[in-house]
Amino acid sequence: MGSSSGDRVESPPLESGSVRSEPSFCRICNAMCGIIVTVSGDRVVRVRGDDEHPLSRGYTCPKGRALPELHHDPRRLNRPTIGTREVPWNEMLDDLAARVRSTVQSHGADGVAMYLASGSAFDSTGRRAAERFLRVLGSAQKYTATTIDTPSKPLVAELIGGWSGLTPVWDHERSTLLVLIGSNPVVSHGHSNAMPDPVSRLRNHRARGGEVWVIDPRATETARLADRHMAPRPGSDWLVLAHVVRSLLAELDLSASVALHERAAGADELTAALERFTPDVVSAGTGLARSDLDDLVAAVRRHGRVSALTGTGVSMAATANVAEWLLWALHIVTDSYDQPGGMWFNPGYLMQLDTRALATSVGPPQPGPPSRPELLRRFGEWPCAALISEIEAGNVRTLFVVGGNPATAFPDAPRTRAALEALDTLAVVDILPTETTALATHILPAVDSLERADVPWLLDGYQLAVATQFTPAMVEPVGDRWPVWRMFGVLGERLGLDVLGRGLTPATATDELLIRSLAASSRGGADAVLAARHGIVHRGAVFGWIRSILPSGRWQLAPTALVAQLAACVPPPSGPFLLIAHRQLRTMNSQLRTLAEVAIHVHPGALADLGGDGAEVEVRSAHGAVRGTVRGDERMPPGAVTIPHGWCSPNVSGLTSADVEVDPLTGMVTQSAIPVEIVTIATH
Ligand SMILES: Nc1nc2c(c(=O)[nH]1)N[C@H]1C(S)=C(S)[C@@H](COP(=O)(O)OP(=O)(O)OC[C@H]3O[C@@H](n4cnc5c(=O)[nH]c(N)nc54)[C@H](O)[C@@H]3O)O[C@H]1N2
Ligand SMILES: Nc1nc2c(c(=O)[nH]1)N[C@H]1C(S)=C(S)[C@@H](COP(=O)(O)OP(=O)(O)OC[C@H]3O[C@@H](n4cnc5c(=O)[nH]c(N)nc54)[C@H](O)[C@@H]3O)O[C@H]1N2
Ligand code: SF4
Ligand SMILES: [Mo]
Repeated sequence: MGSSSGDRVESPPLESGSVRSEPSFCRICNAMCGIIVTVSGDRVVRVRGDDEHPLSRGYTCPKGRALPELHHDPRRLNRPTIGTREVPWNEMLDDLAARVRSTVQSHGADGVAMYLASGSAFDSTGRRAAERFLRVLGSAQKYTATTIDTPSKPLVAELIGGWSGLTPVWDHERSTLLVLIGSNPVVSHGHSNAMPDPVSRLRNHRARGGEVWVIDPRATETARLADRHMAPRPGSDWLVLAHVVRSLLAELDLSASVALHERAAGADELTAALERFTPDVVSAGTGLARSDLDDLVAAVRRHGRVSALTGTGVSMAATANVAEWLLWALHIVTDSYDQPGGMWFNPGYLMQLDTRALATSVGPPQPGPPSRPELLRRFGEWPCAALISEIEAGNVRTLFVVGGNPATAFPDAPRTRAALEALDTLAVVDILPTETTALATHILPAVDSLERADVPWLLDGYQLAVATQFTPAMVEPVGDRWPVWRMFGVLGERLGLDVLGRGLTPATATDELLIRSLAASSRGGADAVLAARHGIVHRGAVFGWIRSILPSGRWQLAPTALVAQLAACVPPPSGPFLLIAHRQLRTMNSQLRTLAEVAIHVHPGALADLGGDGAEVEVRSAHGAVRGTVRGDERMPPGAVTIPHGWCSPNVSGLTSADVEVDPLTGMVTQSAIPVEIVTIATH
């Protein structure tokens, strides 16, 4: 990737009558593709890819191109609503302030909780204001989607590297061996590695002589582009990784391997922990042939370095922490971290982690909330699984949901629903009606991404380069929609709290002033960020900074807590079926469902026993049951079933539990590799 400086000349809007086309960036998923938005009067008429964007290079997916439909969706929330009554903002915020005050008086600040999720991840100013509101209110009841997505990544980063914010990024310019494990970037555009334009990116990688391996029980869209696809049994990735790391360690003379000991502590303990994973054990547990397993080891040897990425297929299984640990171990043993051709750590353009003193002293995690003290507090938040019992116990009386849909995203859907209904106040900030706004006492209509200015803030370290971009609002807000920063700024003011900080008040602040303050300490300063209308790449992969922050200068290869978890790991259970997670191209979790359909997917060979394609079936786990239409899907392996999440009928979260199979280290809910049975209800 050629580097370009921050002084790109901004191209003027292309005017033609009242029609104008302006650069912006899509804020639906981590890829944050550059887009050109065409507006005619107050109508957004078209969104297409921005050819000038250095990372997305003109690419968009159907979701990004559907932004005009999303913006003009007739169901959009336009007015603040209390119960079924539309009210002016003043009344909404007076009422909410009184309720917050009363909850704080009766239950303390911890009676007020907040769940921040996907719809706030790309709203840089709103996210910051909402989080600050909770903090200055003094409440510890913070929950985010991390603990129903991938807490194994920050956990392992913390235990091995000393800091939870370390995210390894694919060195896409130099890497030759890319291994994708439980991630389908052709559909998802990457998990913690943003991958805009995935198909040409993977093709280019191969055209340059690189290999792509995909490890996924499904024959995915990404697997179709790969050199090699391995389909282990769901939930057995940790065994595959154990085999590879064990084989590589066996070749090293550990006592003589000065280089490994210099970069990492714990190689002997790791070797001992992996001893029991003989090829026969691994082959039996994964269902993979020994020759396939050996081929993978040979590929790693052949390339010397490896770039391996995991996704939700790994992070949602009960064995997520152990698998992620062994993934880190694989990189460290092969000297692939912080090295060209392997993985690098993106310090971010805005965040500039390489210029700051990081909080590297970890200390013991804090206890969970009163109703679930065993669900530890890590990364400054409590696990979502504990929010349900906090509401049931009466500890949380007022809940703010900011850009989230817990009614579909949280485990044990019926129980979550009952808990949400039991709240005194459920204030939901969203752009559209959802299963969660249907339960809300207060609905706060937010501007959508086209109605607000933004910079990539929280996600800047997930990009393939040290890069940034800025967009102003493309159109004026419709109706009475407010920016989220103003909602929490004014609510704070009513309660005597300074939410916006930096000398700004709701009356003096604007999107741009707030973004300027976020960008002030970035690499090029605020002016360079605000000029980055088509996105800028400051530079490609950077190496070396990470070593200066490692505790005692070395990676910790064998953290005690993970060694103990591995010792207790057993191969995945065999049900009649294992339920696995997957995502759909045209939806984003529960968003954009009008563009897609839901079904229960099984291997076509399983249909005969289930009443045929289109039969009505019930999927039953140990925790619940959901019904829907079964479809044969060539991508599915025998013995597995998948239901996309984010739907209400069937709601796959009716099959998960907030109590059992919750990871003791992270509080993560088991959402994949779950034994289920399928029963036919009606055939057609
Ligand atoms: N189009 C679209 N893009 C999205 C989203 C969306 O809903 N739609 N959601 C966004 C969000 S919130 C996230 S977190 C990311 C997730 O990004 P990814 O993690 O890339 O998500 P998926 O595309 O579901 O890919 C997960 C893959 O894991 C496989 N899998 C399931 N079980 C196992 C297993 O036990 N082992 C292995 N090796 N594989 C397994 C599934 O078959 C699936 O192909 O995507 C984001 N991008
Ligand atoms: N069983 C099961 N459970 C799962 C998963 C699974 O695969 N299986 N996946 C998990 C994962 S990876 C995740 S990330 C979570 C997702 O959990 P959530 O983030 O809670 O779910 P979403 O459906 O993404 O909800 C996002 C909401 O934000 C709103 N929104 C969109 N744009 C904006 C905006 O600009 N401003 C505001 N304020 N709101 C906006 C949308 O309308 C939508 O209601 O679910 C998790 N839960
Ligand atoms: S991949 Fe699609 S949804 Fe994601 S940022 Fe790009 S256009 Fe938007
Ligand atoms: Mo996610």
